[in-house]
Amino acid sequence: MTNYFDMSEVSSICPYCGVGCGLKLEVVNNIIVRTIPDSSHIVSRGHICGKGSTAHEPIYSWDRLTYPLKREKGVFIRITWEEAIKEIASKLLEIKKKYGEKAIGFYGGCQNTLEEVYSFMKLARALGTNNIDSCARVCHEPSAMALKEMLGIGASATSVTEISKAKVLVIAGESITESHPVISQYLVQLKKNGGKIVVIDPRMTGTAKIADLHLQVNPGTDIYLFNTVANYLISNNLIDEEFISKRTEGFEEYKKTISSYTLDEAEKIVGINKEKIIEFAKLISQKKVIFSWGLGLTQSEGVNAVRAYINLALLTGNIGTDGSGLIVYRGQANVQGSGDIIKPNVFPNGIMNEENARELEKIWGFKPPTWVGKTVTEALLEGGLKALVLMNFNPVISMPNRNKVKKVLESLELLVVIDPFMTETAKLAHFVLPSAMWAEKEGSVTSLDRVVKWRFKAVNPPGEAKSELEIISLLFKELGFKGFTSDPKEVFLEMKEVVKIYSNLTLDEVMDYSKPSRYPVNDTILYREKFLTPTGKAKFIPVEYKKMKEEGLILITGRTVTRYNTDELINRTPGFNSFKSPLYINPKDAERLGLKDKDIVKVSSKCGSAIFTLSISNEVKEGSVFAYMHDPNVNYVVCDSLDEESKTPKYKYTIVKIDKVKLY
Ligand SMILES: Nc1nc2c(c(=O)[nH]1)N[C@H]1C(S)=C(S)[C@@H](COP(=O)(O)OP(=O)(O)OC[C@H]3O[C@@H](n4cnc5c(=O)[nH]c(N)nc54)[C@H](O)[C@@H]3O)O[C@H]1N2
Ligand SMILES: Nc1nc2c(c(=O)[nH]1)N[C@H]1C(S)=C(S)[C@@H](COP(=O)(O)OP(=O)(O)OC[C@H]3O[C@@H](n4cnc5c(=O)[nH]c(N)nc54)[C@H](O)[C@@H]3O)O[C@H]1N2
Ligand code: SF4
Ligand SMILES: [Mo]
Repeated sequence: MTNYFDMSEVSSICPYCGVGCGLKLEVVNNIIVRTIPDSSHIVSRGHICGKGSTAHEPIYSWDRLTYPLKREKGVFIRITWEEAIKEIASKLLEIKKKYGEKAIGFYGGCQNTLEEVYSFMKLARALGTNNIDSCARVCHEPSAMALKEMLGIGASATSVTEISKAKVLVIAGESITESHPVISQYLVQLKKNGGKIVVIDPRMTGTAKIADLHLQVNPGTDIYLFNTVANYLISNNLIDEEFISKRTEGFEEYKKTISSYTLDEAEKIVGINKEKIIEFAKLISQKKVIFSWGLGLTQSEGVNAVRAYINLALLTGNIGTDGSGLIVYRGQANVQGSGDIIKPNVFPNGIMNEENARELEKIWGFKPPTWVGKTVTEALLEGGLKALVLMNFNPVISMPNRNKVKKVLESLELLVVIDPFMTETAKLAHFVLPSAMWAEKEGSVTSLDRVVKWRFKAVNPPGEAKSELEIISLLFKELGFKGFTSDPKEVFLEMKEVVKIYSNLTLDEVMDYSKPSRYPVNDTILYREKFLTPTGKAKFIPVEYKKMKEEGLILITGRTVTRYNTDELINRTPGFNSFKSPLYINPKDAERLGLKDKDIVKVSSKCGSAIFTLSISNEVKEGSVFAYMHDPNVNYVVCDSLDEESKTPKYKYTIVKIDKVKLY
């Protein structure tokens, strides 16, 4: 009989979004019976959302994978771990011998712990490949790139907890109420303190509804807006000259570039009237302004949109003080950490060069290669690789142009998928390795505002499922490498030694949710005294607005609060069936196209098509339509054009055609 007096409470961090809320898991007889908020956590402060409170449910889904599988003649057969590891290792070595190490790639890992992604990266490099990347590529690599080059660190420059101290919070291309709901508590506090919220989004989102100013921009035009605002601020002497002269460089060139951006043109291009743009400019010309953003910038205009936005924070001197700064709303539980550690063109200890390779050799006992590897988007969209190991990644659903990705995966000689479930991606694998889920293992994760916290193990994994650290360590051994541990605490210590920006962390602080434990310094605010660029100064980077190449009806895709990414976990939460998104359309576009509410329509792009039910809504702007990305059909339509520099897909900008489906 279950004895509830034997209940234990285990601390953990939510497996879903980058807020990184503190959870308490109530465990009876190796079963999590309830998830409640951890009131001691320094950021979530006793709040969780619906996803957090049901986070344990998918762990008990009937279809958890419990033993390794091998695909033979189109069917999966059960094999032992010994067989799986032996066969995978020998196939990897065979492919390496036949095609060279550049034919092998390791991708995924944004809900994995820091220790897991660090080890995954180390395994790839031991095999001699730099084809390693995480799904940070598909969301905020543009943000990490712009932040690093302009300020020094590719992460939020201030913290969520600073929001309540601000006078103005600008939220560009992100909806807190959908994607990071627990941050809402800080928005409420900001409002109570008399602060103002500005939302920049083509849609009337939940967050736009509580905003004091909503700039309903045309999709893909943020750069024009930001440069116009900069021109207005400079022309009207609303800038912080002292900050600019003492703490920044590149102002003169920037000033020249933005001088041609006018309010009149902005009205036409951005689709917002002058008065609203001026109101926005005046609001941000104050002190204590936080500039925050999401995928609306990165998945439409890429790195340049983020640069144009950061320039505004530099112009107004809003970095490095209480209640000011920059916040990037990173997506998955450890995507900040995965992006910090695994990249195809950077080493975990710094830039990719001989010196850093030799330093790694001293610690690792082998020297990593120094050629630039393929990003995950290049690897999965261009093809050319022969063997892929995917961990915690469902690209058949999540990547743009699904049909193309499927073909690339089908062409592989070896596909290994490490996942707790038989996903659409796993179905294409030669080997599927069942992994433990977040509460069945331990390790640390980095939140969107640089807080690193430890997840403690609550229960054992089912059947023969293993933690990724164990799986990676078995492969390491079988491949003949030495010096690898599957003990998360030991990996944490090694990671700290290698990844310099994490070196200030201590396990004691990381394990105590009531204590701050932020990297690279344990402070909510970065850059109080100096920037972490080579010169110690922040850099203005001028960027020009470029009209999107194609024009027409724009399909935007985004999130809803109850669903999560490819929905593998929410689909397995009792009460939630599989998800189908409507296609939202503005009444004027619907009228123009002769469409009615609830019509069944075929939405086509140059990449593919899918069927949706139409929903006429004033919440989308004329000229664009919207679908939730959790619907697996969406990425049949979304095209695979990439931001040139970051290789991030333009999930928020696909030109589509809509045809009514005739029902006979
Ligand atoms: N409930 C829930 N929460 C999540 C997730 C989830 O799946 N479900 N996923 C997590 C992940 S992985 C991520 S990366 C984050 C993402 O969180 P968000 O950044 O909020 O992601 P989206 O909803 O995809 O897009 C944000 C907004 O961009 C707007 N947008 C589109 N085009 C433009 C444009 O050109 N300019 C501007 N300014 N805005 C534009 C869209 O209308 C949308 O409201 O959420 C995380 N949190
Ligand atoms: N159209 C459109 N597409 C998008 C986006 C968009 O806005 N629009 N957003 C993009 C963004 S920002 C992101 S981040 C991606 C997300 O894309 P993915 O990372 O592919 O999606 P997830 O649903 O998060 O899938 C992660 C996988 O991890 C598995 N998993 C869960 N827990 C564990 C674990 O502990 N260990 C292991 N090994 N596996 C685990 C799940 O079963 C699932 O198969 O989607 C992208 N796709
Ligand atoms: S806000 Fe994000 S981290 Fe917090 S409980 Fe909800 S999904 Fe989890
Ligand atoms: Mo993401």
